[in-house]
Amino acid sequence: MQDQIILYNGPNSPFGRKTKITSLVQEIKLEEKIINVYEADFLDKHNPIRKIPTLVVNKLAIIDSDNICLYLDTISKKNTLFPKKKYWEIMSMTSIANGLMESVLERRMEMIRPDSEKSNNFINKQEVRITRTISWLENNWNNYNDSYLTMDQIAIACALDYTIYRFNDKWRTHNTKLNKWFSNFLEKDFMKSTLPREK
Ligand SMILES: N[C@@H](CCC(=O)N[C@@H](CS)C(=O)NCC(=O)O)C(=O)O
Repeated sequence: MQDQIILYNGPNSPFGRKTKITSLVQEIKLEEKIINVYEADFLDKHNPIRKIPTLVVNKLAIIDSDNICLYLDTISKKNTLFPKKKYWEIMSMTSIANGLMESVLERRMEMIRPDSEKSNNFINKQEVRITRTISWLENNWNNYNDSYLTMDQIAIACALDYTIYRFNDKWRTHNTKLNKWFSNFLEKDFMKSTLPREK
């Protein structure tokens, strides 16, 4: 019997976007359910952290976007997004992209708090981290290989696009190599079909 795979996702989660793109690229059929994670009590029985993305395979819950992407990659017959030769580089760069997503998300959550609860210090710390991380990627990451798709490329593109969506696109003028690669990467079908949307 075929596995039933359900991806609980949000309308604009960059972590969720990574997993959805992985399912598209690796041609894994799954049912995507777009939920409002802040009202998703039912998710607790699968994932007590109550975060999206969460993948449920029959009765097995796979938690955290990196584990989900690895799982989808493992059950696919397509070329791996995690080639052994560059495995640790890919994992570390993906973690840096995850950190960028996290900072943009944390900043956004702080911005929408009532003024009396908002910390400008915290917002500033996230903005400094966002700028520093993108400029680090400009200077240190150069996996612009268009002939072999890897997970770090997907994660970095999702993180940069989320930065534009929730913060701004100023990074594009100062980080020219990254921006050139990113502009081309955005043209891929899997990027176009997974654009963040409002709830
Ligand atoms: N490390 C997790 C992070 C996922 C995450 O932060 N998801 C956010 C949405 S983008 C979430 O579910 N937040 C709900 C909450 O914080 O209550 C992953 O990579 O999957």
